[in-house]
Amino acid sequence: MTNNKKVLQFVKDCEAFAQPDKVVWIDGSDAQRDALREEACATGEIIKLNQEKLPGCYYHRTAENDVARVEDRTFICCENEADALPHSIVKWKAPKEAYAMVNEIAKGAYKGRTMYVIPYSMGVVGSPFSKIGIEITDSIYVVLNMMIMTRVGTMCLDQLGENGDFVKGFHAKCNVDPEKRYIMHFPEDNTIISVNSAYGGNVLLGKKCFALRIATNLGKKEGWMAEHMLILGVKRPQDKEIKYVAAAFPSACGKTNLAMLIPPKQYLDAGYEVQCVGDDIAWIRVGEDGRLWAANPENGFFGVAPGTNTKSNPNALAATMKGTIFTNVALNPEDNTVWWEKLTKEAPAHLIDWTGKEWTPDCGRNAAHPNSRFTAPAENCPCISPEFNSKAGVPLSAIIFGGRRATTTPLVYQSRDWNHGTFVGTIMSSETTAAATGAVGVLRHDPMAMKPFMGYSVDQYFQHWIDMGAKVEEGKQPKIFNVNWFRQDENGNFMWPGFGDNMRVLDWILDRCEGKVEAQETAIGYLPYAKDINIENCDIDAATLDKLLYVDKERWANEAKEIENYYAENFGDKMPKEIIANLEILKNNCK
Ligand code: OXD
Ligand code: MN
Repeated sequence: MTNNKKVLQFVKDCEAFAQPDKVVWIDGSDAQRDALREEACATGEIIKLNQEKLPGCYYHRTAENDVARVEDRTFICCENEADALPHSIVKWKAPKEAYAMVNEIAKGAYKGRTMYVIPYSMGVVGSPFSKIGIEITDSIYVVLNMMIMTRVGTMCLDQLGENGDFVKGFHAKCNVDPEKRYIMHFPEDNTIISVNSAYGGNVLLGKKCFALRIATNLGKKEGWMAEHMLILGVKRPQDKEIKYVAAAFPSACGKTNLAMLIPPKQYLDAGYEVQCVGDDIAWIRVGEDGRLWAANPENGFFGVAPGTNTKSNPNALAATMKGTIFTNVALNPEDNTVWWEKLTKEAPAHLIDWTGKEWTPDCGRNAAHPNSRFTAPAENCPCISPEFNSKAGVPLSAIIFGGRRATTTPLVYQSRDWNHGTFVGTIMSSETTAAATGAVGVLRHDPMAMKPFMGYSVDQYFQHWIDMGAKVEEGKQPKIFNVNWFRQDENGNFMWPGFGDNMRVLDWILDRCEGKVEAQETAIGYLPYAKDINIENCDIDAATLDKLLYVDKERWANEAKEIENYYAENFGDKMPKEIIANLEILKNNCK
């Protein structure tokens, strides 16, 4: 399929190392995909769902110990430790040691198995944003998921030509032994190695491993950014053109919901529309016009299933109705379809849960794993942007940061400028979710929602943000905002309705970008006047909105102290001076 010597050598090396019975190149054709589906059904690796209700849809269960990303077993392997650390989640290992470990664990791992060679593109093939990868795997499930999540096949090899470079990925399921599970990144070799897992975030190597961890390195070298951000377009009757926004939230904090938001009725009636460009990752560059342009490198959605329903996200649900792989949700044996918590108000009377056990509503267990997923083609999404396949990407008017914060952080505020906005990204913290192994609901620092995904040291990454801001023409930088949909009252109830009503906040954000609305200057940045957040026909009263927009200086003084400690403990004197200057401003403002 290719004359590219580097590709051929890589495949030969992997074959010699893993010793498969046979090698199959994935050409991207429907015929090959259908044959692989049949084969995986025959071995029980996947189950064919009701093809009338869910055409082209399949079901898969992972091992019970293999249901989420393993941040504490994820490594950046570069020569110089200081290029990877400080990083309190992802760890560092010397490349030599890491390769030796892989040798020990995975040599001969494909014996008796088939080795699949997946040529794929992150981004539209031929776009200046795009990069090619080759993933080697022994899992048909991985092949079928990659065929949804990325652009796969011969055209990627054609794009490489005889000499093109690519990101190398090697995945081996081995025995899915959690003690020997490692997700390793070698940025100096553009190589990813993942062993002993079959969970998407660990094994679909185009996603977190390439499009974030390796790509942050490429971006630093080449002058662009790889971010854990959704991208959406908003069409508003008052604007001449569609405005695009990128937004970073930690895993399982509503990126997919925001990316596919359906505006409240009165906005729809007025002609508002939200278009989804991406729900998880943005690659961002300075365009020829001096603005920042963003593209989504993926071709599908690897979304969290529980909580997705006709109310919370009808667009995501619609996207899962064909050509989708469901992982670790529950099976409904009645009609061979799927179910997960909150899909319907009433649970079906009888299901097979995500572990394969009988399930009834009163059994006291979840039917679907809290991190169960759908892998759905982006083209299925009813609100997919007409620019989804654009080689140029979309120009950004705003960047939004957000996390799950029960207290302190108001509904929305705007930073004073790019560097202050970068500071706002560095101080993000959020309560943990089921997307990674470990305790859920613990407040942790998650700068730019990138803590698990930065491919190099965090302080250098912050510096890269400052440098990128300086590359953008004065006055053309996107405005940077912070939002918090998750503020709670004294009784632990969410104060903001969220979902479609987030349009009301987006509307204010876009008005700020257009210079159409005043704001009040506070200790932390610009906040809306309550009158400028439209709560007509919204399930919230004026007093609650006031509380959501209240900046409690005492709490922020404490927050500033905590941030100062966090910086000191993790970054010491490596922190860029522009960030420290903004911390000093916050401290002074809270006195
Ligand atoms: C994801 C994640 O799967 O962030 O997108 O875990
Ligand atoms: Mn994510």
